[in-house]
Amino acid sequence: MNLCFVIPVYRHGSTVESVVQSLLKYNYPIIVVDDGNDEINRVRINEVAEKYPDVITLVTRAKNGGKGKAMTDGILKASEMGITHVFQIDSDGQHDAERAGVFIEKSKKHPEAIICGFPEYERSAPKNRVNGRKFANGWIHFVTMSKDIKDAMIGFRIYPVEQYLRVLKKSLYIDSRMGCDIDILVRMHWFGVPVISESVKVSYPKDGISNYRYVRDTLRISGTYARLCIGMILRLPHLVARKIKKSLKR
Ligand SMILES: Nc1nc2c(ncn2[C@@H]2O[C@H](COP(=O)(O)OP(=O)(O)OP(=O)(O)O)[C@@H](O)[C@H]2O)c(=O)[nH]1
Ligand SMILES: [Mg+2]
Repeated sequence: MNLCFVIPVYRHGSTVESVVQSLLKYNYPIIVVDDGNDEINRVRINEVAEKYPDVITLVTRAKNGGKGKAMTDGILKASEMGITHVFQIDSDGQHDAERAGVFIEKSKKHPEAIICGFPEYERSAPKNRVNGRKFANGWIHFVTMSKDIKDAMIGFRIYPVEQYLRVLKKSLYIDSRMGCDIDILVRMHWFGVPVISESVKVSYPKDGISNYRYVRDTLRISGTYARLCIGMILRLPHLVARKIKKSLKR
């Protein structure tokens, strides 16, 4: 297994260095994707990349394209570098990087699978986000006809690169913004990629910057769910047959 981290960055130039530092001990390359940031953030990101030239590969997008586009560019770069598994992590430092080791070990044991985080929130987490998530994950169980995915929204997960790119190629449309993590995960699950869930602590620092805009992004995510519901209906015979096969095996 040949692994690297991919960190998409938008407006988080001030926290990316501490995220990079928390990952150094794992000794894997790190791809940082500058997703069309403004001057201040860009300068910060470049400084970090120059500080760790042996570890960081910087991918720069001229225009902001959204987290989904940033991740795809990062994964394409990883594929060029001969990487087989990509560990996605947010640049705002919300995810507990100490858990990365457990995820990597799981991925080594199950290289065919996605190792996907599910959040253990600290008390300061906004209630509307936590409750919204419970509702959203109920929908995920519905569209995948399984409870394999414990959380579809978290950006802390390991993807097998080949399967990611294959599903990307086969899909007519994948959300490039806040629905991207949900969209690709469900589609990979439909495609037959196993999903293993592992917990990870998620914090909400008081001065943290969030790109999440409640109305705009909730509407966007609702659109993603609507498309996934249609996709599920179209795949119903396949999903039902798979479910029956699985229950017969037990
Ligand atoms: N939202 C957003 N994030 C981007 C974009 N491009 C890259 N990112 C990165 O994607 C990650 C997630 O963005 P956040 O703004 O933290 O969104 P979130 O974690 O879903 O929302 P919070 O729970 O409120 O923090 C961060 O590493 C961002 O820097 C973009 O265009 N929009
Ligand atoms: Mg965040």
